[in-house]
This record gives sequence, structure tokens and C-alpha cells, in this order.
Amino acid sequence: MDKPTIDLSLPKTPREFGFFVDGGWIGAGDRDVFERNSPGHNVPVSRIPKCTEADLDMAVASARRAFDDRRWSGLSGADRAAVLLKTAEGIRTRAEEIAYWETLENGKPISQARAEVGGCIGMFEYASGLARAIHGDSFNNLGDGMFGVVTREPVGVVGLITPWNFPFLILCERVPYILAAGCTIVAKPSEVTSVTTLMLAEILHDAGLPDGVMNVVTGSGSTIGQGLIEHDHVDMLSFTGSTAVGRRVVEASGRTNFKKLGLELGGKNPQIVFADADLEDAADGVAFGIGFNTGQCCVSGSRLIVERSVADQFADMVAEKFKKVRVGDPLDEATQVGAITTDAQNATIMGYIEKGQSEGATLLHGGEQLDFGRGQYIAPTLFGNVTRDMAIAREEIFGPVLTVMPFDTVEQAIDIANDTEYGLAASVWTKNIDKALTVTRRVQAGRFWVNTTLSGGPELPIGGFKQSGWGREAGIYGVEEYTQIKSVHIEIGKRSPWVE
Ligand code: TXE
Repeated sequence: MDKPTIDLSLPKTPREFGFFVDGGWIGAGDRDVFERNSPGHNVPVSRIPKCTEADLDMAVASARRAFDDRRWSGLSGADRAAVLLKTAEGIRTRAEEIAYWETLENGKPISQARAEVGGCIGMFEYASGLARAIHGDSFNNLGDGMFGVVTREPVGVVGLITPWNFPFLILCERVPYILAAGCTIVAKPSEVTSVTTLMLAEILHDAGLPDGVMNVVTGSGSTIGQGLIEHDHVDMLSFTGSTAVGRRVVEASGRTNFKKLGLELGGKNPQIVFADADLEDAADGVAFGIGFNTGQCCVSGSRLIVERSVADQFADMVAEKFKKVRVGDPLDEATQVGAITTDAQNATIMGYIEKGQSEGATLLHGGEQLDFGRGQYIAPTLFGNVTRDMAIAREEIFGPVLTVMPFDTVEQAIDIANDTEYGLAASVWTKNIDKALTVTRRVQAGRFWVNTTLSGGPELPIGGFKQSGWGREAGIYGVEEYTQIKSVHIEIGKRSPWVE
């Protein structure tokens, strides 16, 4: 079937959306709405209901019913797989539309949005196989009178809170795995990028997902998000976002029903470059690692740690790459780096650039706001003369800002890399296998790349060490995360009596 093509011009008027509960759309009605301006163009593109606490309760009740009556968890893995595969087809059919809305609301380049949607199709296809692969264990070594079985059961109703940097990708790194496990969902997307989450709910419904299994409530973090993390009828909460809100999630779970948690939080990820690396490859990878998604990426390689003998030369090579990166209108097919997603994030990044200079770092490239007549853009930025104690070296900036620090020995490189509260991701560039393996073993990070960066797919899990989070998403690990384990002892034959 030919994929529908889509007009990439800006909408004339903002498109109105409802929210999705119990298999159907609910219009905004007399609720307040959130109007979203495209960050690349500063024109209104979408209007989303600000759901109320009553709406949230309705969505959780719908997910609760759908879980408790087993309309989804009671199906065979094969039947769940069929729905997930059909969803993959549905995403494929609507891929252009999803990519377009992702670009409009987030500001990422359309070519990148298309690639991400392609990756999401793979997530559903892979998770469909996992729906059939979930299994437990048995213990046949407990003597003739006893048999032991370990089963995996879905954890229940999952609250899913997602951020604005990869609205569709982060969603699809979780939803198919949660559904493969047999759970039901109440999703709360970021208030600035809700459209593609709503689209996924519709695609799942059209693919035959039973009503109530996937619900989406839209609205702010402080009302709907906070309500979801505190909700007593939610069994597990998967949160991706800032470390500050992550703390609130942990605290809310402890204060309410001790819901199980999955957290993917911030990162300050090292890129370690040895003098023996293919420096051309490494410079390209380092530029990509911080330029991709304008550095608004929890796994962005934001700290360049480079062997002193090549440090100056390598910084020049990265600056050269930055010069050539095509920053501009996200709807232009040639653009590589788009707009900064929110005004607040734009102000945060510019604030860090100022702070870096006032703390004594040297601006080697960029540092300025780019003016394309509309929207908000920041040039890829490189800082030298950075010391470990500077805010730009320690805090997650979440923008296209890279710091450079030299090292002399492998031990020193590892020490600088680990000198952070975070542990989400890391990359090492070297042609020496001993150095590559030593660094990979010793740097604390949940994801590691050797002579590459930011690669990923449905097979390998995602998640962080240290304050970057709890648990893992994607792969078989991602499905297991949304299950709980039951151990069953089965007596064989006559019981030896306790009371004679
Ligand atoms: O995140 P928030 P923000 C980091 C990044 C960025 C900073 C702030 O450093 O500069 O966080 O971004 C919902 N209860 N990351 O302010 O607020 C919110 O509605 C429950 C890293 O946007 O954490 C949204 O859906 N939920 C990151 C989601 O949490 C609440 C991705 C994330 O928003 C809530 C994004 C509350 N009280 C930002 N308050 C990553 N790891 O990829 C907000 N939310």
C-alpha cells in the first residue's frame, strides 16, 4: 500500500484534540485548553484539553476495570502479539503524519522525526515477539513430594509520564513492552507535546486493543502528573523526565501505595576520546552526540574528555564540524538541528552559556541565539578551559553545549567520567581494545558506546546507573520490568501431617 503523503506546510489554524479514555475520544468541552506554538515557527499548531482530576480518576478507573476483568492480560501472548503487530502496521501507515506532528510540537528536524517513527515501528514488532516469549521457571529438584513453579504476571495498571524531547520515541520504548506484559496504561504526555501520544492511542484502538487498555489524559505535570503519581489505583509508574520530578515520584509512591517505579532521569554523559582513535570518526560522532535533538537528549554526550596530546587539535576538529551542521527550519528536509523545544529550555541553555563564560571557561564556538526570523534556535556551542567544578561541567544543560577537558592517563579519564551524580550513558573512542574494554567496564553508565554514540534499537535495554534512574526499558528486560514474580509450591501426594 502506498503511504499517504502529507503537506509539510504549517497549519492555518491550530488543530483541536480531545483526550482518550475507555476506547474513545472525549472532547475538551468546557475544560481549559493548552495552545501549543511550534517552537520552530512560533505559530499555534494544536489545542489540547487541560484534563481535570475527575478526568484522571475516570481514566484510571477505565484502566483498572480493563486490567481486573482480564480482557487483555487473559489473552494469549499470541493474541496480544497480533494487536502489537497490527499497531506497527498502523504506525507505518500514519508515519508521515506522526513525524509531521512530532516536528511541529517538538521542533526536531523532519528527517529525524521520520527516522524515529521508523524506530518505533521496530519497537512494536520486536515487543510482539516478546509477548509470546514471556515465561517463568520450574523447580523439579525439591524432592518427590514437591514441585515448584515460578510465574510472571503483569504488574497491573501502569501510569506512564513522558517528556517533550522524544514524545513518540520514549512512548514507544515503553508502551509495546508494557502491553506485551499484559498491563493496562494511563499515559500523561508532556503538555507541550501531547499530539502523537493521542495518535498512538487511536492507532492501538484501530488495531483491536480492547477498550480501556490504553488511556491518555492531557494536562499539566503539577495537576494530572502529580495526581497520577499519587493515585492509589495505579500499580506502577514509569516516569521519564527531570531528576527533580523523579524525586517527587519516589516520595509520592512512598506516601501512597508504594507503587513500583521505573525512572529514567537526567544525564551528564562523557565522550572519552583517546589519541589513537580514528579522530575524524570521533569528531563526527562527538558533534552528532551533542547536536542530535539540539542536545535535548538524556543520553547526549555533553562532556568531551580527550587525551591531552590531541586535545587542541580535536577541539578544532569538533568546532569545524559544528560550523558545517545545518541548523534551521525543522520542516526543511535538509535541516540537521532544529529549534529549542520550550521557551523555558531556551532560557536555561542561554543561562548556562552565560554562566560558563562568567565562571572562566573559553567559548571556542557558538554560544549565540540564531535568528531565522521566527522560532528559537541556538548554535552548537563548545567550551574549552573547563574545570570539574564548573556548573557547565556538572549540571545537565539539555542543550547543544559541549565542554572539553583533557586527560593524561586511562585512570584519569575514568575518574573524570565518573565524577558526576549521573550514570546514564557514555562513549569511548579508541582503536586499542584494552583501553576500550577497561573504560567500558569501569565507567558507571547504563548504556555504553564504543567507537559510536547514540545507537539504539528494540533489543538492547535503556536505563541508568546512580541518580539517572531505576529499572530498564526495552528488550526482554523492558517486558520483565512490567511483570511481577509469583512462586508456587505444589505438594505431590499425601501431606505429612502437622497435627497427628
Ligand atoms: O521536565 P519535567 P521539564 C530534564 C532536562 C530539562 C529539565 C526540565 O534537564 O531541562 O529536565 O524539563 C511531568 N508530577 N529532562 O521541566 O518537569 C511533565 O508534565 C508528575 C530530562 O520539562 O520533569 C512531563 O510530562 N509529573 C529528560 C514530565 O513530567 C510531572 C526529559 C517531564 O517534565 C510533575 C525531559 C509532577 N509534579 C527533561 N511535574 C530525560 N531524562 O530525557 C512535571 N511532570
